[in-house]
Amino acid sequence: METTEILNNESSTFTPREKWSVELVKQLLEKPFMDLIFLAQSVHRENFNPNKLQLSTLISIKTGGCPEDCSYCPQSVRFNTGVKDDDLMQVSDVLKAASIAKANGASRFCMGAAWRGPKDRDVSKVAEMVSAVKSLGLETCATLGLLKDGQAEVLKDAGLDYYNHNIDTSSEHYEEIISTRTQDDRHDTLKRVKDAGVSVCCGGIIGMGESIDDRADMIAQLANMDPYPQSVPINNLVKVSGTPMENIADIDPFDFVRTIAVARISMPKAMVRLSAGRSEMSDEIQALCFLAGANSVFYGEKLLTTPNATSYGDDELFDRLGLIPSDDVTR
Ligand code: SAM
Ligand code: DTB
Ligand code: SF4
Repeated sequence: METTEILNNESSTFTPREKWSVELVKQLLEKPFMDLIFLAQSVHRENFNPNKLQLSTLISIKTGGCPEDCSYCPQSVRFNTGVKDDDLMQVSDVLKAASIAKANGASRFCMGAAWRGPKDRDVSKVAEMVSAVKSLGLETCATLGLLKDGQAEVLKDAGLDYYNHNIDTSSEHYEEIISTRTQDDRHDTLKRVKDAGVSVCCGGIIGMGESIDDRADMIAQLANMDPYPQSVPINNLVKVSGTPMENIADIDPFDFVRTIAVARISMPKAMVRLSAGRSEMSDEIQALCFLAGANSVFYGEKLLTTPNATSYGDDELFDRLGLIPSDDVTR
C-alpha cells in the first residue's frame, strides 16, 4: 500500500506494510484524531475481537539496588526513591503469587528483576520459577535485563513464552535517558531472545520529554523488527520521586492514545499492552486506548514497585465497557 493510501485510508481494508519510515509514522501520529482512531479500530477489528482483553500480572522477583542509571526507574541504586531492596524470591513464593494471579483471571505472569543482566546461576533459578509457573497453565514472561549467549535457550527450555526487553524511546533520545547501556545492546539481547525461539515483548515509555519525531522513531524501530514483537507494552511514565524524571511535564493524554493507535496500525497482529501509568489515567482515556487498539493490560494491585490501577476499579471499568477478560482475544 502506498503512503498516501495509508494516510487517507479510513476504511477497513488496510494492508500491513513491512517497512515503516519514521516520516510515515509521524504523519500517522499527526492525523486528525478521529481519522486516526477510526483507522486504528478498523485494523484492530480485522485482527482481534474488539470486546476482549488479555490480562497479564507482574511480580518483582528481585527488587531495587540496580547498578544501571535508567532515569525513569525507581530501582536504580543511583536514585533515592525509598524502594526497599529485596533478593531473588524463593520459587515457592513466586508459585503462590502466580496461583493467585491465575485465580484472579490473569493469563500471563511476568517476572521482573532489577538487574543489568542475570548471572548464569540467576538464570537457573529463574528457569525453575518459569517451569513452576508454566505448570499452572499460565503463559510465562520474564524481564531480567541484558542476556548473554546461551541464557535465552535455558529459559526457553524451562518453558518461557515471552521475554520483555524494551527499547524505551527513540535512538536519539535514548542517550539522554540511560548512559550505562546502549540501545544497540538492547537489540543484541532481543536478537538472542528471537534466535532462542522465545516470543519478543518489546515496547517503550511515553512522557519522558521526547518529541513527536522521537515517538515516531520508536514506533518505526518496533514495527521494522523482523518479525515485529508479538507483544508491545506502551508505558506512560510513572513519575517517581527521587528519579531525575520526577518533575517532568505531563503529556497531553490524547498524544498517549495516538501512540497506542499508531502501534496498532503498524503492528496489526501484536498484543498492544496499555502498561504502566493506568492508575494516573482517567477511565475515559483508558477507554480511548482500548478503542485505539490496546488489547492487554497489567492487572493486579502493583506493577513492579509502584501501584497499578486497582483490580476492583478495573473490574468495574471492564464491566462498564463490556470488555471481557480472555486468554484468546482473537475470536
Ligand atoms: N531490569 C530489567 C531491564 O531494565 O531490562 C527489567 C525490568 S525494567 C523495570 C522493565 C521496563 O519497565 C523498563 O525497560 C521500562 O520500560 C519500564 N519502566 C521502568 N520504570 C518505569 C516507570 N517509572 N514508568 C514507566 N515504565 C517504567
Ligand atoms: C513494561 O514495559 N512495563 C512493566 C513491565 N514491562 C516489566 C514495568 C513497569 C514498571 C513501572 C515502575 C515500577 O512499578 O517500578
Ligand atoms: Fe535497572 Fe531495569 Fe530499572 Fe534500568 S529499568 S535501572 S536496568 S531495573
